[in-house]
Amino acid sequence: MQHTTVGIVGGGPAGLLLARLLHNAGIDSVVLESRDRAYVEQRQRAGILEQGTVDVLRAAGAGARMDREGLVHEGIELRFGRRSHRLDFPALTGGRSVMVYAQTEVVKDLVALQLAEGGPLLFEAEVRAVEDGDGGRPLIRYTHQGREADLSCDYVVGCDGFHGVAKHAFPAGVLRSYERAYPYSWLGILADVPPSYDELIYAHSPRGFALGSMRSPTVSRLYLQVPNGTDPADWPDERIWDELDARFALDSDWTLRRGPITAKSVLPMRSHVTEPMRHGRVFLAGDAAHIVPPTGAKGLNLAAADVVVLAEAFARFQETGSADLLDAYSDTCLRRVWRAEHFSWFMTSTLHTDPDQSPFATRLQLSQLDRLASSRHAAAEVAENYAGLPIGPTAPTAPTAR
Ligand code: RFL
Ligand code: PHB
Repeated sequence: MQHTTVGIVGGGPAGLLLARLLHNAGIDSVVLESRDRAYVEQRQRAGILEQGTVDVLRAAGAGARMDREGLVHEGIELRFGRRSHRLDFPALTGGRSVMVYAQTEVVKDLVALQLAEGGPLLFEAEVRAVEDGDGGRPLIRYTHQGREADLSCDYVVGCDGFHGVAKHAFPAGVLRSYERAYPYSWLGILADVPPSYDELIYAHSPRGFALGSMRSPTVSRLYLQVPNGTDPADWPDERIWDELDARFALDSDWTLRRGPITAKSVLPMRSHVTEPMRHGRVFLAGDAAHIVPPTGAKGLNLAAADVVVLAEAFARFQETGSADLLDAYSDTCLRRVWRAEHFSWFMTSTLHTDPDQSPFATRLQLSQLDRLASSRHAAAEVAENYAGLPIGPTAPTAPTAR
């Protein structure tokens, strides 16, 4: 039977980055990904990398194209009450910024590196179950291109997203889940038109939330809050542009450039945490353990932070025989996860309009936004969370000794 040190279920950003970090530390791994390569490389998702994620990709040797093509952003714009306010990240955070570089591109870069110089990365390899194998070691049962196979591992890491199977390896009663569903979704579009803005715009409006993002100097990515259950077919292109225009409107002159829409999809929003993130020799990382609504741009960055902590823990165990960082993994990650959960919930609930929102709640939102625009302390709190905290077990987010 095939054997590896770390069996990785899922070849999204978490699984691919973990494989890369382990490879760099001289630890072997196998990545099993249920989809084909083209699907994984084209799945439209995140767009914003925190400074810490950028630093990690560079240090992992996966930053060359990102540094050529990524766009450094030193702030975001908040729009509310037909006014605009900028949060200046370097000024508010002591020099931090973010980078616009799409998840699709991060994934392409990591796949290419893994195939060129890493351990095995199998596409169309669907994991059916993670079970107990011989000597207490976990066993991954999977189907690769129609054939059933087993992989015995010293450790398994479930990087298999929200609907993944790895977490089912935890015995009944071990996992606790915390969840919040939101009464709205996002309609996301890609458009072949240069963005009408230099930095992302997060807009609160009486018609609902809108977000202006980008993929490159020639491709815009925009989102509209829509009711749950919305069918994208009910949103012809002109309706989308008219609605974006209305939600981004300012008292001063401002024009949103329109162009051909090349993709449209509806995304539900949820907050979810599964604890603990480790049981015995099975670990969870990324969306397999936690989901945030996208308003804080945290999902991909949390996935990266988890696997950095885990790779350092495996490296320490290999070098010194000490399992202290492996033992601390779940607590170390959950501290950052819950901070990001709070921030993502805060951004979401401050900027969106509930279907049955009272005028009182709207006035509270506007007061909160006004506070962000007028208090350096309030603005710094958002900027620090958005630009992200340093990553790693030695970073300030690590738990203090108990
Ligand atoms: P993924 O990306 O879901 O990858 C999991 C992988 O596991 C595979 N898989 C299996 N493989 C083998 N056997 C099985 N049984 C398997 N079951 C599943 C899947 O095919 C998949 O390839 O999780 P990962 O790696 O943890 O990465 C998480 C991120 O993808 C996610 O958090 C972000 O995309 C969230 N997110 C954003 N994050 C940010 O940091 N910044 C953003 O600006 C941002 N914007 C977004 C987002 C997510 C969005 N959507 C679609 C939910 C915008 C959107 C619209
Ligand atoms: C994106 O570019 O897809 C994006 C940017 C910021 C967010 C969410 C999504 O908060």
